[in-house]
Order: sequence, then C-alpha cells, then structure tokens
Amino acid sequence: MTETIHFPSNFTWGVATSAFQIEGAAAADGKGPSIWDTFSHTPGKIIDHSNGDVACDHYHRYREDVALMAGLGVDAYRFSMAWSRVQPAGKGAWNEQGFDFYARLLDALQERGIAPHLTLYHWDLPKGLQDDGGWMARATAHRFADYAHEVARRFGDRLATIATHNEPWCTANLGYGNAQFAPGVADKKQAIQVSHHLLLSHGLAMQAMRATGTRAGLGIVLNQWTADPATDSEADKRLAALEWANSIAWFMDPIFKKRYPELSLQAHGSVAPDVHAGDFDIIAQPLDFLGVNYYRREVMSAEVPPRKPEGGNGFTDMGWEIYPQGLTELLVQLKADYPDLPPVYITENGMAAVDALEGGQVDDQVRIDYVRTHLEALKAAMDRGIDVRGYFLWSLMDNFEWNSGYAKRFGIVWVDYATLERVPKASALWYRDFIARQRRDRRAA
Ligand code: IFM
Repeated sequence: MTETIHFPSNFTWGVATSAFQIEGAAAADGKGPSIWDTFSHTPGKIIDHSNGDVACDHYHRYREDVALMAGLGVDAYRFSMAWSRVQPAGKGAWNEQGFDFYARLLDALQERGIAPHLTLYHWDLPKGLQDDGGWMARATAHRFADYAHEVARRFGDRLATIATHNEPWCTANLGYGNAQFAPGVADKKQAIQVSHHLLLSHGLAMQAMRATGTRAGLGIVLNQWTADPATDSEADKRLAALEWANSIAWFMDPIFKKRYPELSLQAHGSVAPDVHAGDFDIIAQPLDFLGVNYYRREVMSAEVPPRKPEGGNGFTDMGWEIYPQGLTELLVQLKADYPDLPPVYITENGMAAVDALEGGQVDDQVRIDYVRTHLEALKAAMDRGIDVRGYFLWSLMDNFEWNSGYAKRFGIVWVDYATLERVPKASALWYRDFIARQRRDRRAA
C-alpha cells in the first residue's frame, strides 16, 4: 500500500509533457515548421488523421495549465522547447517572440514555486534542418549545440535541469528505422547512423551548455526497459541479451564507457555507424543526472510466432504489458552495468487508458493502480541503493500521442478536444493526495 511508502523528504514530484504534444499554435508568432508539422499533415501517417495545429492549445492556456499543476501540489514540471519556435529554421536568426513564450511560462511556474525541468529536443526538428539532411547530416549535431548554447545562455539560471534529448532511441528507430514517426524513413543503416549523430549532438550540446557556466543540472533522457527471455532456451536468452545491447547499452555505453557494445557491433555488421576519431570523447561528457523513461519490459522469444508476454497485470491501451517490477529490475541492472551511474530522475512513467468522461468525472482507477505499483517498484530500487531524485508522471494532460493522434489518452487531466476544457481525472486527485501525504508524513517524521 502506498500509505506505507516513504520517499526521501527532498524527493521531487512532478508531471511531464512535450512541446509538440500540447502547445498547438503551430505557426504563431514566427514559429517555423517542424518535421512533425509536415509528417502529421501527410495523409496516412496519423491513425486518427489529426495533427498538432491546436493540440491542447497550451501556448495560449499555459497559465491555466500551471494553475492545474499548482492544484496538484507538484514540485516540478518537465516540458520541452519547440526548437523551431525559438529558431524557425534551426539555424540562423533567433525568434524573440518564441523565447518570450518560454519566458512567460517560466514566470508562471516561478510564481507558483514549480521547478522547471527543460528538454531541448523532444522530436520536433525544424523542417529547415530536415531539408539539409536532418539527423543523417553530421552538421545537425553542431546546429543542436548552437541551439543548446543559446537556451542555456538565456535561461540557464532559471532552470532546475536541462536534458539534451528525449528518447533518442525513438528518434532513430521509429523516425528512421520503421517510418512510424517523423521524418518517416525506413532504413536500418540510416537509423544506426542517426543514433550516432544524436549521441554526438548530446555531447556537443553538453559542452556548449557547460561553457555558459549554467548551474542547471545537465543530462539526457533515455527510454529504457528490461529485456527478459520468454523461456529458458538459449535462443531466447541470446535474443534478450541482444535486445539489451541494441536498445539500452547502445545509448549508455558511449556515454559511460566510450564505446558501442560489441554484441551490437557484431550484429550490425556492415550497417555499423561511421564514427570519427574523438567522437566518444565528446559523447562521454559527465552527466549531472540520467533521465529514465519507463513504461514496460520487452519479452524476447525466438519461436515462430513469438511467445507473447503473459501480462499478469494486464496491458495498457497501447498494448504495452503492465510490469512494475521491471522498473526495479531495470534500475538495479543499470547500476550493476554502470557503477558510476549519476543520480536518476524517472522522467516519464504512466499509461494510456480507455478513459471516459461521465457526469463530469473520469474514473481511471486502472491508471491509479499503474502509478501506485510503479512507485512501489521505484521505492524498492531506491531501497537497494539506487540514487533516484524524482518522479515525473506522464502526462499532465491528454495530448497528441504521435502517430496515434488523440486516440490514446495518457493524461491525469482529461482534455475535451472540442472545447479544450481540462478536467482532472481520479488519478490526478489521487496523485495530489499522494504528494500531500508524502509531505505530511515528512513533517511528522
Ligand atoms: O507520449 C510519449 C512521449 O512523447 C515520449 N515517451 C513515451 C510517451 C508515451 O508514448
């Protein structure tokens, strides 16, 4: 029971969103187009034929949204900046009106005592850079460092943390590997090269931001899971080891060990990335924190057709297995593989559910159970010595779930897309009470 969980008194409780998923105002005040504007307007790409033109209209309703956060009593808000809002082409001129929006948002958060945790890149590359080759072009990594430098120079003293990338695995594998995400390329060699350029851009951005002297904590956010063999067979175990190497170690090893995992390099063979001398020295910048996004595990099966996860705890509306203990196992495994693991934030965790607004309420008990069991799993990892500093629930509100459009709801606040009205779900009230209880118990201790 959550009543018995006690997190440390300085633990950060937060909620998370990203720019393209909530802001709307796609062309307002000088914003340039991003690859997600282009992609979502391409017929056949988004399941419900929607786009991000309006989304939750957070650009105009941010004050209401910050008030919602204050009502929840969160300590912190994780959000991303739309690069093409502040630099319309991704190179050249800055857009002061775009920066002004984020300054207003920071003011509103500051008024409410909510700490801002910024992500620089949550998948919405400026179209101008895509026209120059996107993440396949090594030069894009340098443009990203210029952008990171400018943001840290302007806002570095107002931000609690700055993450370079959100889930580069997705940018590479869904954007360039299987075309599910923008820019819609399906080419394994490109996906692997892009992952290297993303890591390089992370390292260059870290250097550029450090050079500003910012006191914000600097890091990266990775989506991670455990890879379990479906059975005890050697074939399943081999697949599980390869999945861990390709998805987790592929991004962790360069940062913490200045190399790519050997297992993956062997498996990739001729599609291994082109790595320049000195790249790993750039990538392996010391991190102030690692952001971990955890939703599910992978179960690896060599059988045809593959065995499916048993799903004893059920599946989410995304079809993802609910597996809270995977969060404990993941964090323990990370610490074993990377003894110098920096402090961790759980930067995303939450679920898509089939919600319904009835009588002005949304009874999403299933989401409450998901969050509660994952918090228990998180605390179990902390009790085993993993240094975790905070938890950000994904997501503050229902929003544009990429190629699923508005058909999947991850929010703890319901959004009526016809009126843009926000209604806190039962999970929001539960999270509010949970945070309040943590504070009360802290005071009593
Ligand atoms: O909505 C996404 C988010 O943008 C990145 N992490 C996973 C979430 C749920 O799919």
